[in-house]
Amino acid sequence: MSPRFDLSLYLVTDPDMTAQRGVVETVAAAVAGGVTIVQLRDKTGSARALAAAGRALLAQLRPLGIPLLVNDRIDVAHAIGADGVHVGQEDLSPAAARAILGPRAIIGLSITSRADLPTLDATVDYVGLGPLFPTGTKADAAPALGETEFAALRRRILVPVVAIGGITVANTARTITAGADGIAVVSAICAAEDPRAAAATLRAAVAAARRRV
Ligand code: TZP
Ligand code: MG
Repeated sequence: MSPRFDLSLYLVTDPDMTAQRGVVETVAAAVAGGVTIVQLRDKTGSARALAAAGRALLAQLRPLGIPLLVNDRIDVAHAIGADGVHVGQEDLSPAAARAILGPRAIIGLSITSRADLPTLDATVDYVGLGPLFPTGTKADAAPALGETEFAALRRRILVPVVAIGGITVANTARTITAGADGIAVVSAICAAEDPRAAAATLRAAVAAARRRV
């Protein structure tokens, strides 16, 4: 059986960075470039606007077999029939997400430090571990883990891990070497002049790094 999802190149959307081009167009370009999974993230918009954006993205992504996850909002994920949800340490628990969304949903959990490890339970399908490097994208981000701590934490996590925070084409190889199964990016794609080309370059960097580890 093929895996339900591929973390190789995980796009997290940002409403400000995609405002000019539009989130649907940005995601279309990114997917054409090689993004393998998409998370719709908007901390400020209304639930209704998030649902509308999510429906538009689902219409685009489902025929391609690319999963769409919703950040934080389990209710919105459920309402639009998204493929899953990504929750952080202050959201409802992964178990609550599983109870609401059912056994087929993809449930991701953010881990930012050792202290978060006990929140990892059997309902979690993958972990977003970071920030790995400093990032200007998330104002309230936890301190960057750095590669040594990232690698140590990664070894204690038994599900697939996608690294997040400050990842660019320049540090993708180091990220995969530190144990990440894939890379999650916001600005490297959403703020790129050419999101398709940016995604293609990142995807190639992941593939090249995997050949070396
Ligand atoms: N969670 C941890 S760091 C981060 C999120 C959402 C932002 C990552 O953004 P960028 O632009 O890829 O550094
Ligand atoms: Mg959250």
